[in-house]
Amino acid sequence: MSSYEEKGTINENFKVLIIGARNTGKTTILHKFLRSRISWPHYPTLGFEYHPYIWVHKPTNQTIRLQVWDTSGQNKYRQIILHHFQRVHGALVFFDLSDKNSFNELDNWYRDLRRVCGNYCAIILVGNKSDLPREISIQEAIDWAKKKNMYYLETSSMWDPLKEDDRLVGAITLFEKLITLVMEKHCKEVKTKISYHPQPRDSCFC
Ligand SMILES: Nc1nc2c(ncn2[C@@H]2O[C@H](COP(=O)(O)OP(=O)(O)OP(=O)(O)O)[C@@H](O)[C@H]2O)c(=O)[nH]1
Ligand SMILES: [Mg+2]
Repeated sequence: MSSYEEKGTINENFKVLIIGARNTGKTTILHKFLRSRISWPHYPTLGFEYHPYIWVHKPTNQTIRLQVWDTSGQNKYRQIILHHFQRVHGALVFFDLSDKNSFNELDNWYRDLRRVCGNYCAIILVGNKSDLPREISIQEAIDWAKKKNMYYLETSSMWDPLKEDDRLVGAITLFEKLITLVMEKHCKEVKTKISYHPQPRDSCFC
């Protein structure tokens, strides 16, 4: 039992899912957020992996027990994965900004996610590998997100995890924003304590 649990100071308990095409950097960004070191060469995720994490959400100063599920982007796992996650509070849907195919796969991931979660889940579309030459423009990604009424952010595992520059965010800021959205959706009692609104300046919260 962690010291937080012993003291009974955990304020919220959220289940978070990370999905999207293979090789888009889901595991790499998650480990940046968890501040863990991963062994190299890197390996693809098989099925799904569970990462429990007790964490203080800075914008609200709430202590959160996160149950993060990192999943494989291989198509053969998609149905099995989503079948297991009907009551997730939040999801990060990844694509690789330097790989058009991963962007083209978004429709399938999104459709299946909505089918199992309905509107229960707060979702952010994440364009990763922003450090590489891009095949998808910011506008294309925003337009896609707008159609689905989703929030859009860009990241890179090369960046400082605390980076926050409008829609360009590091791994920790990305999770902070997702949990802020989850709280807005699920925690009426903490709603008023949220100290910043995640809506970026030029409306990429579509
Ligand atoms: N240049 C660059 N490479 C990245 C970035 N994030 C991840 N990578 C690389 O992309 C490759 C795939 O990363 P993973 O984190 O395994 O991707 P994944 O989405 O978890 O892949 P699956 O588990 O197979 O679905 C690795 O070689 C990473 O080093 C990034 O932001 N920039
Ligand atoms: Mg992975």
